[in-house]
Amino acid sequence: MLRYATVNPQRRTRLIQALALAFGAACGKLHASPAKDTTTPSGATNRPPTAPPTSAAAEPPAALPLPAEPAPLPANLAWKEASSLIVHNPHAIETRREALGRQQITPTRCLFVRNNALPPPQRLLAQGAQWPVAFAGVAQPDAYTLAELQAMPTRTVATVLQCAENGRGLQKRPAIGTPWQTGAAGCVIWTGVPLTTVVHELGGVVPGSRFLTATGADSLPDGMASDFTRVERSVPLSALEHALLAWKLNGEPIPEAHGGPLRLVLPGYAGINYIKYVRRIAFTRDESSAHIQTADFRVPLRAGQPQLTIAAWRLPVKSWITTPLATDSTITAGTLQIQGVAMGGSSAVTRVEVSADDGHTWHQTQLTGTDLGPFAWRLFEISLPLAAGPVILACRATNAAGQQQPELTSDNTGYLVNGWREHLVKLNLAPVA
Ligand SMILES: Nc1nc2c(c(=O)[nH]1)N[C@H]1C(S)=C(S)[C@@H](COP(=O)(O)O)O[C@H]1N2
Ligand SMILES: [Mo]
Repeated sequence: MLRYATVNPQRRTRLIQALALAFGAACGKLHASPAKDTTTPSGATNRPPTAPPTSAAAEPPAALPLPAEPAPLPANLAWKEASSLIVHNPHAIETRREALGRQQITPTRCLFVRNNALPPPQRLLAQGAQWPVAFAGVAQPDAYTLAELQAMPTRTVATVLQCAENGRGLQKRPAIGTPWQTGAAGCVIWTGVPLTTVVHELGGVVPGSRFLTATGADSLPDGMASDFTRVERSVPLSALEHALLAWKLNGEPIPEAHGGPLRLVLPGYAGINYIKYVRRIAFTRDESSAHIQTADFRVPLRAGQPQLTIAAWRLPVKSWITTPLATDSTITAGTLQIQGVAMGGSSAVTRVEVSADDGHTWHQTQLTGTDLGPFAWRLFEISLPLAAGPVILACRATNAAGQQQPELTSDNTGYLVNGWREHLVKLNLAPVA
């Protein structure tokens, strides 16, 4: 595989496009080779400064047990790779921890699925290239068909798609809802038209707009297209800069399960904001009044003030170990190769450290894989000599904005969980025979 120190934008795009075509292997194959780290301009997550760090002696959280026998995939997802997935329910399916990190780009058949409502009815999906998307809050409101968008200059980007709820099941007192571990996330490649291109054609955003609001064509119970059921999210207008209206995922048309035929992609933002089967884009003065914006998917604006909340927007800096795991068969003492995935959130990940003594001392790891831009994840690895007996492995990422993974997530809302202690790997190394 290619190695780079620095990558110019055209070269990066060509590389990402080439990667999008390289998906022959199952989730477990294709290892990325080491490449030198590079950095890219920064951004910041919207989670507030966290509460004071907990003492190093804080007890590791008890993760919720996973189902012993994997539930079968629902019929519409029979094409997915069942052995790499955990089916919580037909609308919440995550990738197994060991299946992420074996390669930098997550193959679509291993990618998690999360639905808050049912996909659009067949009569809409059958519109295919005639799928319309309406634009409001622009100088000349209009609608475009997918075919018309596809005739515009395209862009290809790699981003982490991560559910705002990922890691919830690892919290000490998990919030109500799907107990996601690490696998409501993947690093994938999107192709589409930059939203700025369309907005420019429509005469620009109307003055006074503060939000980009997108609505999905989800099937809603009859006559219930109300605030309570509508899947509609608003993000700050600044998200327009990198937004994409995408029709390809990993080089193929986006499957219906992942929001085909057309999906909003918001690099650096949590998955909930990546509206699938997008039907309407509006530039608005206010945030959407949909329940999914006003009541769900929100985090405290300030630590210690749970009533004052802000929508789960930008992803925080985060990493987790993917090998070795406690589920691995007996591991013997000696030099252990530790690997994982790391993402900066809305700026590039620049550093990942690993601890083998419950966070007392940290060792810098090597970032491997390729620089696919600030919104993609990197793989990391390090070899550490470890003695027989119990060992607690942790990893901690830092991004280009200087933000570092906290020891614990500052609240228990079950959103944007990124504490290193929540992602520990506890092993008991066997003595060398
Ligand atoms: N229209 C629509 N878009 C949606 C959702 C939805 O239910 N309907 N779910 C959101 C959530 S919560 C997440 S995490 C991602 C999941 O994307 P995936 O199913 O392609 O993995 O889609 C987001 N976009
Ligand atoms: Mo989500």
